[in-house]
Formats: sequence, structure tokens, C-alpha cells
Amino acid sequence: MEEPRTPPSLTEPTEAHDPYPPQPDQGAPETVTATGKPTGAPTTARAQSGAYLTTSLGVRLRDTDHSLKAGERGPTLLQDHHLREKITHFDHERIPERVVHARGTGAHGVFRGYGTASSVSVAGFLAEGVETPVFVRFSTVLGSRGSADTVRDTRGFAVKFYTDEGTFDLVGNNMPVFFIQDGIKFPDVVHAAKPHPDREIPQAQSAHDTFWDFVSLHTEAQHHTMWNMSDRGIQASLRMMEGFGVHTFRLVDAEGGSTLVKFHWKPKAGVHSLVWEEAQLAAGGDPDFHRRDLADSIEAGNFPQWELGIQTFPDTPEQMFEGIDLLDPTKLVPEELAPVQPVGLLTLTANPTNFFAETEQVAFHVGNLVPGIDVTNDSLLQARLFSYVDTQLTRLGGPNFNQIPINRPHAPVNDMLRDGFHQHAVPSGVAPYRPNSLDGGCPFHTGASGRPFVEVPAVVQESAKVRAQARSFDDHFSQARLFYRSMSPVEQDHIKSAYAFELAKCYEQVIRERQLQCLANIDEGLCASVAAALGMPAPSPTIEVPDVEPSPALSQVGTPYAATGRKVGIVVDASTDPEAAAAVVAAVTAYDLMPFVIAPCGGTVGELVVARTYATARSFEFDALVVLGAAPGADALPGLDARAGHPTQGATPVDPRIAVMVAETWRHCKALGAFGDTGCGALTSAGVPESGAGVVTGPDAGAPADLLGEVTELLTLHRVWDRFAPASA
Ligand code: HDE
Repeated sequence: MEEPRTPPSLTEPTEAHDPYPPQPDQGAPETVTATGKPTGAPTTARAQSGAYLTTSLGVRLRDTDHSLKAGERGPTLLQDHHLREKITHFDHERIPERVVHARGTGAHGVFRGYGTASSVSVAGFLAEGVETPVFVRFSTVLGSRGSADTVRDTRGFAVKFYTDEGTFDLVGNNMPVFFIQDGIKFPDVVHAAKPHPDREIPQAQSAHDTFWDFVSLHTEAQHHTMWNMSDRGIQASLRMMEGFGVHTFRLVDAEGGSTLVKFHWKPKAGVHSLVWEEAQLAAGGDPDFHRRDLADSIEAGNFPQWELGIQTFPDTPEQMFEGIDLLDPTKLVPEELAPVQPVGLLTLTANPTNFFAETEQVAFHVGNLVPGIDVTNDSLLQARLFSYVDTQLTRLGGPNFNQIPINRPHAPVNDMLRDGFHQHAVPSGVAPYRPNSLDGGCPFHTGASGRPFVEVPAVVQESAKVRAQARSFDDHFSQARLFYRSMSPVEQDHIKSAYAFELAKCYEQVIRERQLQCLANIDEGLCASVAAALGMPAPSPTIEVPDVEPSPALSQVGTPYAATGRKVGIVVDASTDPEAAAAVVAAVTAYDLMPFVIAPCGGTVGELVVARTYATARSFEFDALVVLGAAPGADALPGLDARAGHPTQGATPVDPRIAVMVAETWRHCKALGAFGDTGCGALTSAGVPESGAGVVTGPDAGAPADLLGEVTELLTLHRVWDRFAPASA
């Protein structure tokens, strides 16, 4: 790794030098040509070059601070090329944001195949030990580019594999099902979920009339909606999120045999969520919460990892499995019926060097397939096959978007596609057509031994042209019920509260009534609870929904995962012994957790650098809190706190902001630790019982490892869910 750059000087530097290289944590697309040839140049070869300011054509400039004027007080001259170039370029710096998934964050990484899929797919990148560079973009769906990360929403999980047989994109979500069964409904669901066309509110939310109007009428959306209302809609971190290909795809073996398959990404850090209050606080307190978390952990060398797994099904003419229609993207296949088999490991290793060039310009396409992987007739997938190329024409300004550095393939390209806006290749020859003799017949078709892409010759049933779908798609409620009944009591509580919140935000009573009717058909207990919260009568079911066997694998609660990389806030006050604080930080680090010292003001505590002050810290940033002392800082506002009714006074006065932080940490079921009289006193003054579940105390800061060991143990289960008895138990 390169050394971090030297810190900036106080005065403006005057000595000319070359541009700085990227930061040690940053990666960039490999330097292949527009036609996929490796150039061997360093990835910085594309960066700005030279120490001196120039025009876009390399003419050196002596002044960029004053426009060319007719005299000091005169009008600006049209001939000022530098002014015009600078302003014109600036005027065109923006491109249209993605119509959905506009808010996103990316990272570079590597995928290593295990070889376990080789019996069902010839795809080279799945073979044992093969390492393939990847670029991943995570996103929310509804919000604009600048919207908050922690809103309740589905998350995109798009992976571009630069394989040496061409580029494969797995463009999935963090939920295994979708709102609609047929792609023709996509504009409808997106128009309903986006802000209202008249006032353009609310931003990045589903808690509004048009969304609930649509999903309560178009009831095939109910299963996906249930996922959104669950903890999966507010994931704790992008590193702690599952991914799903959603549709059923095909894997193709060496004999051309086809196996139906569903793709899964399983995070090594476990699947974890925020609680709703945290998500709301984070949306204001740190709208970049997920983006920052991902970048920080990659920078810290805590590389996020996911295993790619597959559920496989025989490719029968019916394409059904255990009564589940595999072409219906509103249905999942429980892992208990078809286990997920690991086929490779994804590791994210570098942050992008430039957000726009990489994360904004990356263009995924569900039709980017390689030999060994093919599509099915899922009509949602079929519409996507059209949409992803089409949308880039506007977004990236023409048909040559695959020549943008982040989109360039790592396999040789000879495509006979020519010209168009922003052509980067300089094709030689005169015959971009086949057959030709003028270019010696080049390019040639690949014979069977050359591993070309071959579509599976799937049989298309004899049928009439219809606008219709199979009867098996008509069941809209059984899997919503399956999901709800597979949740633990605390997760069911969260779902009830989410429906109550979202429907209470609607204005139209009739929409609430209609959605309650859907809930009654899904689960009467769920419906009764939401109805009570809305102050409305609970309707009775109107249809008979088949009973379902719960799928425990769908629950996020109860499975322990390594606590590595979890964030621990360490609160100190002016009287804290710096050596005791250093020992706690050392213990946190020894457990592979990330320490954040929170002090009344910035600067240092002994040798420790203060990461957050009482004024800048908020509970949602930390997975656990350890308190050594929390006496009010000099800038505390007790008057303000008295109005809020916080118990900051008593035996151990607590800074009002730390009192809020401790109370939130308690309320959000996070592990709490405290040392000695000062720390423990701070907890009790903030209203937290010392003997409460998930509260760990030590007599003094002398044995921090013991206390941190207990905190780490608590973190393996993410939250102390048994702190409060769930209402749904
Ligand atoms: Fe997308 N989707 N989508 N989608 N989608 C886009 O492509 C579309 C669907 C997904 O980080 C767009 O480049 C249609 C399902 C992700 O750049 C657009 C339909 C799933 C991303 C588009 C769907 C997804 C997109 C917008 C219904 C999960 C972000 C900009 C037929 C399996 C990729 C763009 C990134 C982006 C169309 C449904 C996932 C307009 C028409 C189902 C992760 O082409």
C-alpha cells in the first residue's frame, strides 16, 4: 500500500509538483482500451497530468481568477476562451440521474470461484480458484441522488464481473421478490412510489398515499411490501445485507444442459438492521451513513465479504418447484426446501478514486451474460432485458457507454458496432460487416470449441399471442403470510409498527381501509394490531389463503456472526484518566472492534485522538457504547435539557447529549458498558438500570478486556432483543 498523502500546509502551497496519486484505499478501473485490450499502464494513467493549470487541450494558463475585460472596470470580452470553456463545461457537469436507484455507492473488489458450480455451469469465472475483478454498486430505489441512505426502501445490489469471457452483470436487490410479476407494470409501481407529481413530496419514502393506493389495489405487490415493512427495509449497513438475483436464471453445463437457478449473496458479517428510530435519526444526522460506513471499513482494511450461493431446480417444462412457480418473481423458494449452495466469494477491496467516473457512470445490464448463464421467460426479467441498454442512451449520452473506463470489458472486443457519440476506439479496416473479403473475413464466428455464448434452445410451447399470465400467479398472499409467520416476535413487532407508521402518514382513509383488508388476508393478528394503532376496526379476511410452513431462514434474529469491525463509542469526560481511556481503546481494538473516543470537546485525551465531540456524536453511529464518564461539557445547555425533561441531575450529573445517547442506546437494544462509579452513575442518571439486559459494568477501568469481551459477545447477536418483552410473543 502507498503511504497516505502528506497533510495540507496552513498557507497556500506555491511550489509546483505533480498531482497527488489516489489514496491508499482507492482503486480504479483497469486500463484496458475501449476494445478490451490491457494497456499495461497504471490505473492513474487516466488521471490529470502535469503540475500546471491548462485548458482542456493542454495550453498552460497564468490566471484563472480574473476574466478578460476591456479595462479593469470594463465589460468581459467574448474572446476569453478560458472563461467560456470553464463556464460551458461547468454548465454541463450533470447527467440525468438514474430513473430508479439514483442514490448509490460503489466499490472495487474481487470474486473467487470455488468450483462448486462447475458441474452445472461452464462459466469460467465460477471455476475453482479463478479470480475475477468486480465493481459493485449498492443503491436505494426511490430517492434522488442526494437523498438519505437510511430511508425505508429496497436496496439495489449490482455486481459487474469483468470476466475474461466477457462481462457478466448480476443486477439484484436485497430482497428476493419484487412488486410486480410483469415488467409492463414497472412504470406504474415506480410512478406510485416516487414523490407525488404535484408537490414532489415525500422524498425517498413509501409512506404516502400513491404508494399505498397502488400496492393495496395491485395485490401482487403485497409480498414485496411486507419485506419493505420488515427490518430488511432499514438495513444496518451495506456490509450486512443479503443480495438476490430475484428472477430464476439458467446455468448451462458443458453438454448444453440447463439447470434453473436463483442467486443469493450471503454477507459474512451477518444480516442486520437498524431500528426505525435510528434510521430516522441517521437520515438527518448523517444522510451518508451507509456510504460512509462502506468507505470507512474498506479504508480501515476491514474488507466486506459475501458468498455467492445458488439454489438449483430441475429445468422441467412446468418450471415449478414444490408448488412454487419459478417464473413468478413475487415468490421465493424457502431455503429449507432448496438449500443455498456456496459457489464463490466476493471481497470488496478498494474505494473508487472518483465517484462520477466510476459509481455514477457504471452501467449495469441484466442482459450482460457470459457462456454458462442464460435467462428464463420470467416476464419481469424479459422487460429488463430491454430497459437497461435503453436507459443508458439518455443517461450516458449515446450508444458508446460500454467504452467508458468503468464499463470496459476485460475480454477482446470486435463487435462491428461503429461511430456514434463519444467513440473511443479507432477501428482499423474497411469492412465492419459480414461476410466480407476486404478485411480477410475478420471478424469470424466462434466455433463450438471456442466457447461462444449459446442461448439455451428452450422449447416455446405452442400457443396464441395473449396479454395474460398463468393461473399460478394469482396467489398474492400466501408468501406474504409465509414471510410474516417466519419472523421472530421482535421482528413481527417491527413489521406491525412499520405498517402503522406508513399508513398513518397517508391522508386518505379509504387507502388505509383497503390495505387493512390486505393485511387481514395475510395475518389477522397483524391486521388487528395495525388497525388498533390507526384507531380503525380490523376487517375480516375476504379470501382463503393456503396455510404455510414458516421458513426460519428468513429471520435475521438469533444467528451469531463475528463482531469484527463493529463500532464502539467510548464516552469520556474531563475527569477521565487518559491511561484508563487508552486501556479501553486497546481492549476494543484487540477484539477487532472499531473504537471512537467521544469527549466533551475536540483534540486529544492523552495520546488518543477524539473522534467525536458531545456535540457531534449521536447514538446511531455506534453498535455499542461504553461510558467512562459523562459529566456535562462546558458547552452543555442544561436549560434546553430541562425543557426536554431529561434527568441529567442527581448523584452523577450527565451531559444532556450523552444522556440522550445513552437512553437511545438502551432503547435501541444495543450493548451498553460502564466503568466505575462515574460511568455506572451516568447510566442510572440517564434512566438505564445497571442490572438491565445487555448492560455490562466493571468496578473501574482496570480490567477493560473482561468488559469488552462481554460487549463483543453481545455484538455477535447484533442487538439485545430480550431487553424488552416483544408484544408479539
Ligand atoms: Fe431495475 N432498473 N428495473 N430492477 N435495477 C434500473 O437501469 C427496470 C428490477 C436494479 O446500480 C435502471 O441503469 C425495469 C428488478 C438495480 O446502476 C433501469 C424493471 C431488480 C439497479 C431499470 C426493473 C432491479 C436498477 C435505472 C422491471 C432486482 C441499479 C438506471 C421490468 C432484481 C443498477 C439503470 C445500478 C436500475 C429498469 C426491475 C434491480 C431503468 C424496467 C426486479 C440494482 O433500466
